[in-house]
Amino acid sequence: MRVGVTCYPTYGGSGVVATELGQEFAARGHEIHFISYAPPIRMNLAEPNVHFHEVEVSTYPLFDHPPYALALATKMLEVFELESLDLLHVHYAIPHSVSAILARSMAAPRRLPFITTLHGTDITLVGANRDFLPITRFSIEQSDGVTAISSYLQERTIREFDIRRPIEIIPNFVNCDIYTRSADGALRARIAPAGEPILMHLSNFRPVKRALDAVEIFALIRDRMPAKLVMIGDGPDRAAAEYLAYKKGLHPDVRFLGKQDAVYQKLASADLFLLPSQLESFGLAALEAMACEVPVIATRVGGVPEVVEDGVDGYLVEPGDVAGAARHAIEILSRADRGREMGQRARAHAKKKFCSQDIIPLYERYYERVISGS
Ligand code: GMT
Repeated sequence: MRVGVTCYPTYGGSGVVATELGQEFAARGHEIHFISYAPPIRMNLAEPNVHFHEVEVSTYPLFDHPPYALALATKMLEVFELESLDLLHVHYAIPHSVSAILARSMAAPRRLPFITTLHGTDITLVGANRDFLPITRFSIEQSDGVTAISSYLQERTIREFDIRRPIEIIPNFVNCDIYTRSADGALRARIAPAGEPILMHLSNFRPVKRALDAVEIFALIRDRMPAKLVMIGDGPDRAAAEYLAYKKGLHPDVRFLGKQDAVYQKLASADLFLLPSQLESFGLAALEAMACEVPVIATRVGGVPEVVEDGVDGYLVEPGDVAGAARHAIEILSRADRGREMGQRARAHAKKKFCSQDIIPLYERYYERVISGS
């Protein structure tokens, strides 16, 4: 198949899923054409079937806001014509699926079907905003195929947007051969030279992630035992989280690494992963940690209970319950064998339900269905 893929190329779960999916398809012999304003993070252009087409938006004094959605639609059409695309797959509804509708109309009478994958905030925050609700709803209804990354997101989309068409659930996935427990010993020695347990948080530090709660949880743990906290990623709340760690006198034990490639190497050094989000439609970072045999303490929100089984792979608490999260963390960390056991169960769970080798064929079959129009 020859597939055009559009996503936000920045640091966020939807771009990661789009990129990994494209690359998994390319490895299976399909031709993948990423169409976006910058190469997506984690994209490997060395892969022969992976191509990148940059969307450039011309500026003009009249434009206070450069019309990206229109430039994207034009580029989609151009790539369709030059590369004979069979399908477009857009990740995140706004504005990508609106651009795809335009590209499809411009391509007619030739057929350019497109699939929209809903990731979360495109429905729960951006799409639910009255400014965008009607156009988000329209773009979902008009897509040739729609997938959601959890049943939570599927149900919420149907309910809140009054959607009358089917939405397929295809969960997020992880490459279980790459995300393993092959921990980088050098990293562990550098971060925890006295063998202290390592906690990790990985996100884009947007307010919805409650990254400051990770620091609050860690403070309660540090009151009871030696430990280290590694914060990976960057975004609006990073400075506040760093300041909180400093104010609490924790800075010698907390490392902010910023945006990182090859996060599997870092995750594999962790003893516990913290995801204290206000909302997650899936919680990809938790799945990545689980595949690396890291137990997870997360919040019981959105699609997270579909990924993290409470009491098995880790524990779920209510958003803001930093005391509850710290209590569970101390319980796990104060007995190394308990943490290791939970971590192994977490990987077994990830392998059973979310390995790319099992999820990619679901997308492959869905692509075939949409292309054939059945
Ligand atoms: O969470 C974010 O801010 C990023 C966002 C995105 O679209 O990039 O993440 C969403 O998609 C991820 C990949 O499918 C999911 O794992 C996240 O749970 C989801 N975030 C939210 O629902 C808040």
